[in-house]
Amino acid sequence: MNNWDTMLSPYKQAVEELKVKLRGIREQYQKSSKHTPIEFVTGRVKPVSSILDKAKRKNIPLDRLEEEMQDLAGLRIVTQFVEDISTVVSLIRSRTDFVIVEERDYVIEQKESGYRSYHIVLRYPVETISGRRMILVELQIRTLAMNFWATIEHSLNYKYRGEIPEDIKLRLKRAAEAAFQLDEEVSQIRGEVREAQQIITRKQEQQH
Ligand code: 0O2
Ligand code: 0O2
Repeated sequence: MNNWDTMLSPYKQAVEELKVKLRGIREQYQKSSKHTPIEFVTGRVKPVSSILDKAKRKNIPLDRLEEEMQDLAGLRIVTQFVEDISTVVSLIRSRTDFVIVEERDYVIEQKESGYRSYHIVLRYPVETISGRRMILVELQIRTLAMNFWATIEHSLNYKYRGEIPEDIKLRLKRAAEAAFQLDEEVSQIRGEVREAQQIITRKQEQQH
């Protein structure tokens, strides 16, 4: 393939459009003074060097890339709490501007590495000068703690060229467990604070 820019151009457009749409959800929550389930949104088109590496690793012929590599366009939605993930998933499922192709729940079923995240693969319509194209886009939905772990593990993987020594792998798994505990603890704290607030509100109502 000699013209990557042309091939990736609809993917770039999809990433830009979806960043605007997903950040729009965040803004609507902020304006409504409700807790926003979206802390931040990032997006990227996979760099050509990573596309070539992954194609080699997964035996994907270059003329099958657009059908077989689901994350040429990738968006990441980061939440504060684990329970926000299901809110975001419901919001995504209720939309009519794209079609869901597949969902992978690595929050309930974490990967062997310790990786946790909720993945949704979409078919997103991009209007091009030669008509509408339905391209694949991958959404990753995860908490700040899951994102912290995945970002560091990802850069270590890069450093070790995918061959992280066994002792480091084990320590990373323990770190993933610590991130999981952190998610549990902050959700519990949040629950208790909410309960306390409800009790105070009820008492105030009874006094009036
Ligand atoms: P690294 O080492 O590659 O992670 P904006 O101006 O806000 O619209 P901005 O600030 O340039 O855009 O950020 P953008 O483009 O939204 O996000 C870029 C960073 O998010 C990149 O990190 C991407 O790697 C990362 N990212 C976002 N979504 C995904 C995704 O779905 N998959 C993967 N693998 N990465 C994602 P950096 O800074 O290039 O560093
Ligand atoms: P990038 O852009 O470098 O992040 P596979 O690619 O074979 O692992 P598959 O079936 O294509 O898996 O899709 P999967 O596993 O649902 O999602 C792949 C993406 O999820 C990866 O993209 C990562 O962004 C993220 N991911 C999956 N497992 C891990 C993990 O153990 N650690 C971290 N840090 N991220 C993970 P790529 O291809 O690595 O691309």
